[in-house]
Amino acid sequence: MSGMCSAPEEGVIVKGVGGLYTVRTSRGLQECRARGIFRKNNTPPLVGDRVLTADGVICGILPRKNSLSRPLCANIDRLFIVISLADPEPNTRNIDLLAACAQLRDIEPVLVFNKLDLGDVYGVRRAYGSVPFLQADICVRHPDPGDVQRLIRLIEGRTVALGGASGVGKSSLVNLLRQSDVALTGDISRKLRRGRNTTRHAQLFELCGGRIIDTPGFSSFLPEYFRPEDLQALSGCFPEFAPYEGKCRFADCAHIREPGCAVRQAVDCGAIARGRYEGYVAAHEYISGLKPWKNDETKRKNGI
Ligand SMILES: Nc1nc2c(ncn2[C@@H]2O[C@H](COP(=O)(O)OP(=O)(O)OP(=O)(O)O)[C@@H](O)[C@H]2O)c(=O)[nH]1
Ligand SMILES: [Mg+2]
Ligand SMILES: [Zn+2]
Repeated sequence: MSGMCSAPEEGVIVKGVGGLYTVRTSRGLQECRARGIFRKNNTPPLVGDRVLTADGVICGILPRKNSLSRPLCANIDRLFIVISLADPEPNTRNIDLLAACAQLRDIEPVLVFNKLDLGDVYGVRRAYGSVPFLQADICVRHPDPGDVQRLIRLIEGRTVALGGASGVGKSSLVNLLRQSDVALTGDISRKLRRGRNTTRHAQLFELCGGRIIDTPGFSSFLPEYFRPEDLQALSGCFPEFAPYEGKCRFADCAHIREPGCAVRQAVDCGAIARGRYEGYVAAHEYISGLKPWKNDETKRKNGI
């Protein structure tokens, strides 16, 4: 992989804009271009990639642990799905799809509820109370020291990507944890109560012996963030289904419309939240509708 590199140095990509990459090596930050072969093979380097550089050129990408399409980054241990209790209004469907996508790539999702000062007006925190994911509270505006400590412990020694809608406070959270204004933040549009897509590019920051990747918010979730082969593992991404797996009438039950489905019975009696089940069905529909060629096209575009 390093065939074209003379005396290469190893580093981590902290930022990539318009073909120009910032790589952190033991000698500090370096601006690099990538070898043309990555573009030719449609495998561009991603933020979080461990790379080999020489003379201002990225000449090799070391094997990836994983990569995500949204947010677009590589080598992630945990995804903090940042959710604001209000402003913008939380979108539970996107939360469920994002959490599923992360788990499919061996990334542990953590639900991080921000803007506690606004109150749980949409009931999103309550709705996820019994969902067996790691969860954390934060109010970036008036931070509770205990909440900050807990978040820091969830990051320590890991690479954590921040995902979620525009305006939920991802960059504000980076600034709070780094205790300096390293990431640009923007206010919420008063009329639309939505974020303004302030962060335009993923950026990796060092933090507590770990790394945190700030990413641009996104509002729509595309089927292409999944892969056709994800179908088999999907129900495992809804850990509250686990007690019912294997109890359906058919051994290969997909929990969609098969008779005698134990998961759907659990939904009907309120043991599984209906919204979460609907998130599962939506993900299932997305993945079953994916055509392999279409997904290849997305991989090409995203360089995965
Ligand atoms: N009320 C309240 N506002 C907050 C809190 N945390 C962040 N904000 C505000 O939310 C707005 C958006 O914050 P950003 O950090 O720019 O949001 P973002 O998720 O990075 O948004 P994008 O970069 O567009 O994806 C800013 O005006 C912040 O001051 C909080 O705990 N409470
Ligand atoms: Mg931001
Ligand atoms: Zn079933």
